[in-house]
Amino acid sequence: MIRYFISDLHLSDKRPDLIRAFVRMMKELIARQEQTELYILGDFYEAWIGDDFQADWNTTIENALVDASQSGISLYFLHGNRDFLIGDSWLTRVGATLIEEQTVLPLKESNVLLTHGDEYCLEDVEYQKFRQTVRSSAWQEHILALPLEQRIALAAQLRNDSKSMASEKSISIMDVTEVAVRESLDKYICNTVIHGHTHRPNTHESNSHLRCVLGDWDDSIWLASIDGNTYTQSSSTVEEFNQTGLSALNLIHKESL
Ligand code: OKV
Ligand code: MN
Repeated sequence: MIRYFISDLHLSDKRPDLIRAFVRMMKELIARQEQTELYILGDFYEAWIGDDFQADWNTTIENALVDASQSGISLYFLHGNRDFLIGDSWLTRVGATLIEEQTVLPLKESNVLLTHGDEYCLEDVEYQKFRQTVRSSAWQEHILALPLEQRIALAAQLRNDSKSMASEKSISIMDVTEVAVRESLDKYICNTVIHGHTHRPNTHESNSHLRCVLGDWDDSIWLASIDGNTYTQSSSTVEEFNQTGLSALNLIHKESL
């Protein structure tokens, strides 16, 4: 059995090249005919405004997921800070299972914590306040009751606010606070965490824990996996991937868990 991990694809109508890459990746994972689990660790979409949203570009994406789930790939999804409005009807449509914000994956030798990662960025106090609001069910119910057009406009407005705020923030406050990572690893009795969000793909090894950061899909695409107790992360440019597929991926990190 092999487990794959992706996050921060930020799929939208603005990036048909990334949509092509994702569809191709699903096709090739299906063709491999291995027992497969795929974990989407948030920010699959650039901004998800509700399961009632429909567009041709998204139907292409959902069909790729449906093909995967119907071919026997188990799909798991957890919310990121951009697609927190993904709900039961999307999950049912594509055949995915929602997993908790912080989910423990028990391996033979160790436990691995899965999460999006934005909850660790404590230095950005303003962001944590915003996060608390948009993740509250009261706010979400209020937003989902608005007409689709209003939600589209609101998402665009928030996006602009964020761009002007981000330009004023230092690079380091937008990374994780190591103490917060350690606390959650202790809480869930794990020594490894896999997360996305920060767009700083890497594996960080400190005293007793390993922090595997997934890459965001932009100029390059990223795919991590756990096979037995071996974690790997690979990447390729979007262009090369769309020409040659999975064999275009280059190994970036390899770790024993
Ligand atoms: C990040 C912050 C924007 C602070 C909105 C549905 C809805 C997604 C969204 C769009 C904006 C988050 C996801 C962003 C941080 C801001 C503004 C303030 C203080 C909707 C789905 F509800 F409008 F329909 N958004 N983004 N802020 O650009 O990442 O940190 S964001
Ligand atoms: Mn994110």
